[in-house]
Amino acid sequence: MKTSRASQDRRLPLFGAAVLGVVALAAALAAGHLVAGFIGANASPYLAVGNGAIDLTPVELKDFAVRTFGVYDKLVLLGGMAVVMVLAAAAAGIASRRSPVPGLVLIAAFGLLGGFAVSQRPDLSTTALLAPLASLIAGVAVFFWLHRLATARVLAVDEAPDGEASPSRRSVLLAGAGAVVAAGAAGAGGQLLAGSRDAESSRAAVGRLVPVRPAPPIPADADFAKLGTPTFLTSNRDFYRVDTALSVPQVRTEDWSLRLHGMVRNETRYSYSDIRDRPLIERTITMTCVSNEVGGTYVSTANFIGIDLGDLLREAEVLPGAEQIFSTSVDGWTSGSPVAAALDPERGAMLAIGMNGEPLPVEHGFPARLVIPGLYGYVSATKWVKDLEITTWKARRAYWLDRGWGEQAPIKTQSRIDSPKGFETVSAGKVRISGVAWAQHTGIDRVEVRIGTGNWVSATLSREVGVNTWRMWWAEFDLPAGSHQAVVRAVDKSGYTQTDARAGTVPDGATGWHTITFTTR
Ligand SMILES: Nc1nc2c(c(=O)[nH]1)N[C@H]1C(S)=C(S)[C@@H](COP(=O)(O)O)O[C@H]1N2
Ligand SMILES: [Mo]
Repeated sequence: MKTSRASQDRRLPLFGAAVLGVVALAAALAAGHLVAGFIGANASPYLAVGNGAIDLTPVELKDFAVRTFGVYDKLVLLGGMAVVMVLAAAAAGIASRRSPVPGLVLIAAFGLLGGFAVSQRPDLSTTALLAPLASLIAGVAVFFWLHRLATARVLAVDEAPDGEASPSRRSVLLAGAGAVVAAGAAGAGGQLLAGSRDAESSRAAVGRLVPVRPAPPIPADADFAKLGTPTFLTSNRDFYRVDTALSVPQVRTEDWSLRLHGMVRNETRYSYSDIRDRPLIERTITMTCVSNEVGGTYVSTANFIGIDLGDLLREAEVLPGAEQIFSTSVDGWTSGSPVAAALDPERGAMLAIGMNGEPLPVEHGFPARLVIPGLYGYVSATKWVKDLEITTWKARRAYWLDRGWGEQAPIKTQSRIDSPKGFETVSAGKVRISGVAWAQHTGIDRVEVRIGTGNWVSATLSREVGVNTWRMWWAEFDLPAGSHQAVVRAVDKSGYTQTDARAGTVPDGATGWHTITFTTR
């Protein structure tokens, strides 16, 4: 009976074949990750494909991802990629029940995709191709080897039930398990290696940063946190984070330098100690992301420590005709800021190395970043910055410009209601509504609140810290039980009243009045 079956059916069992594909995928990814541990996390083919996907994603989708998943957008992407890859590997395994060729073709295709993604990374040299190469070799080898073992086993069962000299079921399972364990060890090893090269120890060695010109202390009445507004300063942990980096760039101070070149008389390269050993200043600045929706949370305030960016440019002697500071981060992301904004002493642009007393957190740009008050982050706040080229707008186009975003992006005057929360239920009677407003570089003059279509009421403002920082507000209303709508708008010191015209975040920031619905009982 068995002999006749064998003549038609020498196929691997369905489930076993699927598992085989997935095990080979795991081996491939792990081998790539291990080799990437020696080179740099972004060489890992998996991350490189993810990074490539981020760069290729159309702007609407990216905007949607940031809106929907917030800081988890990258986890969602990596998770989605994992699901797709596991399914494809299982399918390739199943397609290879008779011959290993379909599986080998798919693994080779994955390997080439990984290699292509790595080769496109601006922050990696050609040695980085060793990582996808390791993936390719490990994937092909493990698949081929396990497939041969398993096929031999199937043939043995079919042709010679006693199966002498052919692998037992146990040994096939053991080989598969061995491959999984080796993959796990390789993956973990890669993670450890990458970790041992990471920037955290370098950051710890920097120690506390003490500015010679500290920012004025924040007065106690600068926020209404007790009424539900944010605290005036955002802790480093709570500071919003937006960037395209799947794995946070790890730069040690000793490996870092900043090149300043282009349309300047004196091209210069600064080491970390060149910057750190200068008299450090501290400025309190509220940063905002252009992807912040009306009512959104991509706005935070910190005491940034560093040096005046204008001072650096003046030392370099900017040549006439220069318009743009084209900045590049170690991971190849680029940004274009107006030279004029950096030179304007009123604005207070910085090359920052510290945040709230500490060296910059790694995810906020350690060792150094730009911070230019009054401009959205994508045109002013390059993290892990390594290169400043002084140039024109025509000569260089920054990362987001070819993805639908504007060249000039001053932060728009905005306000947000923080309490009550949307759809919250509060006691009827005296209801305090509170929140925050910002108009960096201009300053908030007034905040007005109304219930439904009622009269605008001027809110009480917190003590002003500076025009570059947000301002908290509250207003009280006497409300009967029921459902209510609260609306807020800010008036800035230029006399401009925040428009109610709704605009999306693309191309240069959202507009509209933040409106919430809540219930009193
Ligand atoms: N290298 C690098 N710098 C970057 C970005 C990035 O993607 N890569 N994103 C910018 C954007 S869009 C914003 S809003 C700010 C956010 O800075 P934060 O993450 O420290 O809040 O960083 C800017 N600097
Ligand atoms: Mo941003």
